[in-house]
Amino acid sequence: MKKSNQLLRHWTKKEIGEIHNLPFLDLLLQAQTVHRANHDPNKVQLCTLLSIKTGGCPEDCAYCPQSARYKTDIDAEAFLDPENVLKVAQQAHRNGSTRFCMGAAWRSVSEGRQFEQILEIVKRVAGLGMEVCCSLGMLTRNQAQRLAQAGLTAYNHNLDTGPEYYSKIITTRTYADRLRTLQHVRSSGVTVCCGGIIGMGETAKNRFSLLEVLSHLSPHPESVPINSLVRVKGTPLANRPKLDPIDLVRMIATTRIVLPTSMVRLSAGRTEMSMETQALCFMGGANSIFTGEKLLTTPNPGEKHDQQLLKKLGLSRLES
Ligand code: SAM
Ligand code: DTB
Ligand code: SF4
Repeated sequence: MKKSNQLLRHWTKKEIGEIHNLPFLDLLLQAQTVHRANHDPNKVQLCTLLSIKTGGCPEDCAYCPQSARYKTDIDAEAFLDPENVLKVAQQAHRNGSTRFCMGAAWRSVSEGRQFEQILEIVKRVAGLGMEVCCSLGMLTRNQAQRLAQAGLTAYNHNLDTGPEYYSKIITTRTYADRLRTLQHVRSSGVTVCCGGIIGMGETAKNRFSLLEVLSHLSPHPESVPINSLVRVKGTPLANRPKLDPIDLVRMIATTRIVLPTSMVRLSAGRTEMSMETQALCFMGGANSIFTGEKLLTTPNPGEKHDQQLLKKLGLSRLES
């Protein structure tokens, strides 16, 4: 079903803005048409997230409950034991997830025992027949290659927002640093998972810039998480106003049109979304969600809710 993404377009910010600002119903129709041409329209991929190293992160990402710089309710936890990680992956597989994503609150991956253990975990999760994704911070070229050899499917490294707004959110690493890691991932043969967060006080234009940069990655990222800010007490963004659901749907639909073959993942923030909002996101071309009670550290709707959601909408799980 999925088409090759070799000939995909590099869009300008202006073109992206024109799509985004179409009358809402025209936008949804266009997004749904693009979606149907490239994906099975009634299938949604279920992914499970696990935090393998929580909290105590030296970075200053203003949205993040795991930064050591903010006083949040998250306590730093030790690196998870590989046997326990495997158990969680097996359970996720039994619950219908076809992708298992592991996150670590690190600035970058350091060499040593923990990296060796990650390679081992990647091998074993891939052995279950699941797609395996990691989000561990910055990577060197050599680390990306070793993850590729271990069987990693995808590496998640978000640009988070447009380049103009980025320094309002993170000062401890640059946009160029992020792009460098993405290059290392791409050249290793591991697929790229890269998206952002909306609702952080950025303008619509900042969102168009993010999509412009994503569309200039060549080929396009295979996976694009669109996170809605989870406003966590103690972080600098805790008091941001709630994101307007229509703005979220516009962002999802624009992402679908600009990046037609990518998986568009309706990621963080679903506990604050009605089923109707999520339905509109699927209509706009989102075709993946994270399931389970927890994202990395914050709550997520859970299996029961998601089963009901899919049932109501007549959607089924994407099998691997
Ligand atoms: N430390 C690694 C890094 O930053 O690359 C990996 C884990 S980090 C938690 C992965 C992504 O989660 C971030 O890039 C950000 O996009 C997303 N994220 C973190 N906190 C969030 C929040 N409060 N709301 C929405 N998305 C969030
Ligand atoms: C992504 O873009 N979203 C996921 C995944 N990549 C690693 C993480 C969302 C984290 C939300 C905040 C938390 O639970 O700590
Ligand atoms: Fe650390 Fe990642 Fe959170 Fe930034 S987003 S503070 S790098 S865990």
